[in-house]
Amino acid sequence: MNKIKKVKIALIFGCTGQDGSYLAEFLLRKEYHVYGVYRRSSTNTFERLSGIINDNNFTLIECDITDASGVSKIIYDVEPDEIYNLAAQSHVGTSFANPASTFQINTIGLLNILEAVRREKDHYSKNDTKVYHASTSELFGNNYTISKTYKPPHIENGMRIQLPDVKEYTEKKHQNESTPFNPLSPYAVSKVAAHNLINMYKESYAMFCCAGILFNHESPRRGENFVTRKITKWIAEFVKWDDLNYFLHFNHPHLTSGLDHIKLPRPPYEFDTDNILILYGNGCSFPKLRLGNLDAKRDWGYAGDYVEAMYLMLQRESPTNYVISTGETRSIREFLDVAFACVNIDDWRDLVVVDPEFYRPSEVDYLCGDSRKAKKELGWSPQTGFKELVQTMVKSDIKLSQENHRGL
Ligand code: NAP
Ligand code: F7E
Repeated sequence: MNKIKKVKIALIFGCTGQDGSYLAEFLLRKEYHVYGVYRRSSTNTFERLSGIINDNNFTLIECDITDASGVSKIIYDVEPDEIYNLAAQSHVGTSFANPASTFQINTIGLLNILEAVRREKDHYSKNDTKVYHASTSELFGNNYTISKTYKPPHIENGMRIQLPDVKEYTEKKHQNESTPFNPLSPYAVSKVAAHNLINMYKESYAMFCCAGILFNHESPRRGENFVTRKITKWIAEFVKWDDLNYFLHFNHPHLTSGLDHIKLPRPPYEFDTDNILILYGNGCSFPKLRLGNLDAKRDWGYAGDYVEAMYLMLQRESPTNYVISTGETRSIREFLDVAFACVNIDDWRDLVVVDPEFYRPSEVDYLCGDSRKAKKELGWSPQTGFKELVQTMVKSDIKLSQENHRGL
């Protein structure tokens, strides 16, 4: 007898965002029916969903997560097996300017979901809805844990060189599931409160809810005001401008493909007196890339890898929180090195201006995650290296800017 396979239902809050779009694609490949929640906007916010928007197993529903009755109705109507709460005001810098709305969306929004699920469980004995919530490495602020890895004793020609009672070790500063929280922005405070709600609902009401403590993750779909995408987008626009000038004013026979532009022999750039414009020597100018703190260090992974970890957390028998990260950390300067190298620029210092406008009232200086627990218990590990991630983002932005240029 053929058994009818029940189609699993996932409900994603924040499906129009970077992670929401990758997660929706991932779950559709796993044969879920995916309901994606979006909020009304006067402009089109479905760009990241272009690959799945016409999929029969994908349904869009309008709702603002701060509207408790709307959230409750959706959960009642859809009867999801799994809820993924990715909706957020996710920009740390913006949260200083808009602390109250950040709190409403990031904390009260989650509360609306948890309360709706709890009521379903109490009133209709529906107790199988699992909830994933997007926590963040920003919870840690500037806290870290030092882990010691003992070096094995050195054996040479059968002789043990190291004294038995003197253990040599290397130290690594990182954040794991036991590192205390120390939120340093309205965003981080709102996320700590949400994280505590997840733990509280799990303990108090025996609900299946858990949080992934994800470190920074990027992609060509990253919002344009996060530092990685801001850099890669600027590079793409600069390359387009630079090539066009070379073509128009120095009689180069054809436009280059972007990635090979600087290989051409060209006159050196000049700069204006305020040193904020790059000049081409013929009156044409381009604004420099304006950034804030270049010394902060982040553990950057690829968003496409990280959504799998969200799914895996909801497939476990019991709800548990996990750190998701690459275990490597790099400064903004190192990101700039790799990104500019993609277009053959070895020294970017003349092209970038440090602008205090982008400093934050308090800064998280160092993030480096330890996701060994996720590797052991979920079988999850990142697949995409730092250099590959940066190159993918630069290439994607160059392709986009070239298409725009041709009016495609
Ligand atoms: P994102 O691109 O900014 O996406 C956020 C999503 O939330 C968007 O779909 C946005 O809709 C939606 N949203 C915002 N306010 C809403 C509201 N009031 N009602 C309904 N939806 C609302 O963020 P992301 O990078 O994908 O991150 C996903 C989640 O992970 C967020 O919770 C973020 O805080 C967290 N996180 C991200 C990272 C990271 O490095 N990316 C790391 C750790 C944690 P619109 O499209 O209309 O704006
Ligand atoms: O900043 C510095 C900035 O805005 C990274 C969010 O997804 O990850 C993200 O938060 C660093 C900071 O990401 C500029 O000061 C310098 O030190 O790209 P970001 P973020 O603040 O780390 C965490 C894990 C999340 O949860 C968040 O949702 O770069 N920086 N110059 C700059 N940052 C920006 N945005 N713009 C600059 O011009």
